[in-house]
Amino acid sequence: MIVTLAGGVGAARFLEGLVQIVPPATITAIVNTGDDFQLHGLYIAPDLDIVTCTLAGVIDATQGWGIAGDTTACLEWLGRLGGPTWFRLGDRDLALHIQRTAWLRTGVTLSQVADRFCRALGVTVKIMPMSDQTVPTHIITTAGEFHFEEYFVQRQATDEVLGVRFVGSEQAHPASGVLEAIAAAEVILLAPSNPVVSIGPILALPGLRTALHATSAPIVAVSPIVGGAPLKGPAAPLMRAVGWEVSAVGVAHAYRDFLNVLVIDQVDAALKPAIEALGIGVVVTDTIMRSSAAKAQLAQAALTAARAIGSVSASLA
Ligand code: FO1
Repeated sequence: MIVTLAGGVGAARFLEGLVQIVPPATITAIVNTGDDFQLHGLYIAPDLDIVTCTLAGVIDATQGWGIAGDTTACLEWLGRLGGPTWFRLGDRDLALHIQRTAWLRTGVTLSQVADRFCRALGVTVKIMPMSDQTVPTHIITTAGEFHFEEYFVQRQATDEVLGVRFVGSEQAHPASGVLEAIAAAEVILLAPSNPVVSIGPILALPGLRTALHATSAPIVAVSPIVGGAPLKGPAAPLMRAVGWEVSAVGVAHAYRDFLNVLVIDQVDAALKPAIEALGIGVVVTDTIMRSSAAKAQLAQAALTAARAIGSVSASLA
């Protein structure tokens, strides 16, 4: 079993590479739910939907989120009636949130909803929410505290960030099966997701880091920071706000208590010694996923690095 810690768009694209090189049914994706929030009286789960719909082949590949070819008739009418339209939910996208909300109201868990959506959409990768409790990510700014999606989408990430808060994380616990998947994993891969608000909420769950320290599986991460910046999204101001250098070295520091290898982009090759000085191995490759082949190549580089460690530790055993 290959376990991947995943956020949204970058992680979904990485998983599109991974499913090309290993059987999808051997992959478990533990997905961030810190972006989840209520809107239109619906439970919106952006990262779960991005990963599920990408692997189902129905994602809007240009945006990285939403359903390909979707329409916005409902959103237009919601606006006409005085509802919020800042979060661009298409008509088909809304069906996911309507059905999820209906099931959650009957006591079905987020994990069970994820399973049902995967079966309905033909996704054989095991997609697990990091927790079945709500653990919303809040961004603390000079203008006040906002849910991540309000900060990032509604307010266009224009506020000065002072800090980040995973609300209720201390009282939450990983979804059933998450810690077991980490303990039983052959390999653990951290996808190129925002280290603060995509991977961070997963790591903050009680028992999660302990499980990463205890597992015998090699742990490899792909840096989402290339040339001192993320490819997209608000990782830079968020990393600065939590005191991490906005670089592959900053990512290595963030994961150094459990990470074996960091995969970095060729433009960051000069950072290899600084990362190795942290006791973390480095693989330098092309990490920009411009094509399907590039996604597979990146996934292969991460998997090869993990298995190289795995075989070494097996031979040392
Ligand atoms: N991101 C935006 O920047 N603008 C949007 O209007 C938007 C709508 C949206 C709808 C469904 C969905 O699953 C994701 C959506 N996203 C949108 C992406 C989302 O804000 C973030 O990219 C993820 O939460 C971060 O991984």
